[in-house]
Amino acid sequence: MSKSIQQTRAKSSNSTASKPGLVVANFGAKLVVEDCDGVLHRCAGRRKLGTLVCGDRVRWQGGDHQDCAVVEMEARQSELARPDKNGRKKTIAANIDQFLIMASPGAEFSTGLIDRYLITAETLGIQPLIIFNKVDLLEKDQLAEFKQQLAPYEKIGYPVILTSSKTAHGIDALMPFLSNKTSIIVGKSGVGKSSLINLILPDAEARVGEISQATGKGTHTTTTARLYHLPGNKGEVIDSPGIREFGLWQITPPQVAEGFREFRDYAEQCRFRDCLHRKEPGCAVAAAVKHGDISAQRYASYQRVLVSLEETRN
Ligand SMILES: Nc1nc2c(ncn2[C@@H]2O[C@H](COP(=O)(O)OP(=O)(O)O)[C@@H](O)[C@H]2O)c(=O)[nH]1
Ligand SMILES: [Mg+2]
Ligand SMILES: [Zn+2]
Repeated sequence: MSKSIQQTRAKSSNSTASKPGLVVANFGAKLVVEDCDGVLHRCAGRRKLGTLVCGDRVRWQGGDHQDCAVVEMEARQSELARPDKNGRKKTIAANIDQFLIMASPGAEFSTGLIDRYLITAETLGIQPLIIFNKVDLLEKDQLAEFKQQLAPYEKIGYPVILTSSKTAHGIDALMPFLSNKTSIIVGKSGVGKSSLINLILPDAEARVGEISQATGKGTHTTTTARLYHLPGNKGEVIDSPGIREFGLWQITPPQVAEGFREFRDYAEQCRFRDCLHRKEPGCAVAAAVKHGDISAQRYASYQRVLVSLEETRN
């Protein structure tokens, strides 16, 4: 790859005219913006534009003898945000159309976390895909056990792909899902997000170097979201920083219920219009759980999310 960071050069051009670009990383006040030719530029934001994030389509200007600055942001089609430790909104990425929810075996495995990501995806109207990585570590019977825990998701229409970033198992099945979309890969730290990106994007390592160079930071660790292109410009993948606790941002109990897509058809049959499917009489969702039509695992998870919302509110 001959793409390199644009140096500020003495060259005549209309540096004041704004040009289209794509934010591929953000390090606090500094942004890395990619131009139409794939060249990265270190840009400053403008306070009035607010925080710009990975996936933002912008117009920027500068270059020759001038610092680059983003001057405009296109309206976002979607926005992924979470609360920071003070409960304020922290936007992670924009204009995403697919959520790659990654989990892997081990003590950290939790279907509850998958459910939280799914609620977010449903609330934002973003298509989710579940990736269960590190299958190379599992014996046959262990794998069967995990498959059983993941089966309810396939039953309600979420694709589940078993992968290994080590052996490349499942990559052929995964690739068609990524084409022509902007996907963000989410999951606990250590599940293998960066390893997967390195496997499917041969240039990823080089690009991390380029981005670090563009920001003047020599770090190779994932401290901020970064956007990568699939070969042949057939889609983008954003690697997200390890989100330790995926707090649901400003979500209401009815939205949580909406986030469980298999509840919807039954919810229409509940006696009360505003039924939250807890202990209300005539609840069709609870009845469907009893009859085995809705997974008890998912229903229990739903109840836990409602409780956790109450706890954070009090
Ligand atoms: N055995 C095995 N190890 C993996 C696999 N994917 C990632 N790892 C290892 O898991 C650790 C964390 O991976 P990393 O990609 O940094 O995870 P991230 O925090 O989600 O980006 C590293 O030591 C990887 O080598 C896999 O499919 N199989
Ligand atoms: Mg990583
Ligand atoms: Zn109900």
